[in-house]
Amino acid sequence: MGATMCCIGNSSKKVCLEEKIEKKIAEMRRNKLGESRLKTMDSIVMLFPMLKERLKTLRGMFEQYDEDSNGSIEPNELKNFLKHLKLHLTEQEFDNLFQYCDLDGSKGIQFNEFIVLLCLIHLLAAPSSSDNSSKAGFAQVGEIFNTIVEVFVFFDHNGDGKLNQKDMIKTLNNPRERSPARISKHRFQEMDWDKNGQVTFREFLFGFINWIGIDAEE
Ligand SMILES: [Ca+2]
Ligand SMILES: [Ca+2]
Ligand SMILES: [Ca+2]
Repeated sequence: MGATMCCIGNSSKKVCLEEKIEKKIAEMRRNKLGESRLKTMDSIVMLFPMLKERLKTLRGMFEQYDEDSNGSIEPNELKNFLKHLKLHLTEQEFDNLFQYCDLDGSKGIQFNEFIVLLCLIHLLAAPSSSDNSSKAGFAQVGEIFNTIVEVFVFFDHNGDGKLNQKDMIKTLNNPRERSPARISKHRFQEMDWDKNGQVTFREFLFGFINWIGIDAEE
């Protein structure tokens, strides 16, 4: 399973993880095309309270693996977590994963980054149907992440796996929307961490978590 986490022997691994995620999302998009319940921004905003509640239940899991209770999961603590999930990564894959999820570069995974981590594991290393005992809790989480992918796909008009500012503003300012969530430009810029004019899934996820009101300290 670990081998699916990253390309082997590729030094530009961050790009590589990103590509794998894009591929996976494209696949999910194909499988569910036309079935999405999410037609408007309003229908998405209505999901926020539910998503927030569900994501908050992950706090317990986070605290369990933050063994020294310093508010973040350091590499040695992450290793125990992956061991528990029976995910076997090479040192290189492990480093890639850690760096990918440590968005603020603090050398520790705070709670909001932990959610990104779980989503990544869900997307790239979905547990097989056998051997479920340690992953039972994970299946419930999976449903939440599938919903978040659905939201991403909703914004991703041309289906290239990235959001650009024009698409996002168009979506958020659609005159059919009654929602007060017409914030668009600011919201987009907030999500676009590296300010390159595009929002990748990782950036989206991290911004989205903030948007629905989960933060690292809460
Ligand atoms: Ca810690
Ligand atoms: Ca961090
Ligand atoms: Ca970006």
